[in-house]
Amino acid sequence: MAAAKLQPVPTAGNEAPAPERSAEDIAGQAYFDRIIAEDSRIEPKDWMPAAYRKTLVRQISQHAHSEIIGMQPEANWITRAPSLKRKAILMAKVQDEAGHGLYLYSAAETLGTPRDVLNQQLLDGKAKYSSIFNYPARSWADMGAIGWLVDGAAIANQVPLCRASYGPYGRAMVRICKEESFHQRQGFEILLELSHGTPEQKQMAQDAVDRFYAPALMMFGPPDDDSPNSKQSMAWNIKRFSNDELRQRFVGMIVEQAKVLGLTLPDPELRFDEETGQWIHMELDWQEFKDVIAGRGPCNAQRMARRREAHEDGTWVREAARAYAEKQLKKVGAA
Ligand code: FAQ
Repeated sequence: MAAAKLQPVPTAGNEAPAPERSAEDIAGQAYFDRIIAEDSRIEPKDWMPAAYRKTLVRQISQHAHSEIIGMQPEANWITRAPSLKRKAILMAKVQDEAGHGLYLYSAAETLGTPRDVLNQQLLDGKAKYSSIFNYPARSWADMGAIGWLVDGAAIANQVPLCRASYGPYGRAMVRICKEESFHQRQGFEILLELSHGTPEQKQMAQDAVDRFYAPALMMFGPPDDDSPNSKQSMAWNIKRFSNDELRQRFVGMIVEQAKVLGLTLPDPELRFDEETGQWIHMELDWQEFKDVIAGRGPCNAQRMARRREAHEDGTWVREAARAYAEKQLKKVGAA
């Protein structure tokens, strides 16, 4: 049944009248507002504002793309890992990242955008993925620094997302965070072993931390006063903390862990300010961040070329899956 149309809301002066809203939309908005105010969950078939849907598709697909592109720096090291055990662990981690990408694409699909559309946006260079994966992984110690700092930052950012107001996203994040915790520990353990090894190994670990520290802090996104999406995403209970709040938490976490590792964080300004209860850290190079997300980072071209190549290589798999699905459909039709 078509929803009854309500009269447009009258406006003062020369303003254009507000667009008509159907009774269904008005009731839907009231339901949505109540669910958000109660801190409950919105599910795929619930009414939701178009802008909420769009924000979720943007954030979830960017996150999914990050997981998929994020496989590359570590996959490069599988054959060069120093032992069979290290290879097996790294291989499992890279496979986990693929799984995270798939849960997240599935969560995004529940919002009505098919996976192949999202994937095409990535291939066309129209969709963002995390800045961090545009930095090179130069040594085995980088596997430690990525696990400790990059997965560590991912956990700090993503644990609050387990409470995101959109049900499928929050539920996907629960499993992802469990796996990220394992990833972070394996990175920490690689660095711990190197930092207690030969002086050269310790230097290799320090060098990796020196290169990944600032890019890991940038993973949380621009400073709050330059973050156009945060305010609305927090009002909708998608994001629970601002970019700077999460960056603060992360710094507090790694300061103590660096002491256990016997490594130094490359930040001469790093200190805890008792008065404000805030960590003071060095000014991050936000121009570099902007360049990286605009496609001008050290590895953007290489990462995208590899992704497109992998997509091409997978053509026969997609064709075979399609042919199989068609065959199954015919069988069902014939039965
Ligand atoms: N990189 O207004 P805001 C992982 C963009 S962890 C690139 O603050 P928002 C695990 C942002 O999209 C990494 N772009 O935006 C792993 C927006 O652009 P748009 C992935 C960034 O959304 C470990 C613009 O800047 N994690 O993969 C970045 O409120 C090891 C303005 O920014 C997630 O995606 C950035 N770092 O907050 C895998 C977590 N920061 O779209 C393999 C979920 C910002 O308006 C190996 N996402 N931008 O054109 C989030 O929590 C949020 O989306 C933020 C950004 C915090 C990333």
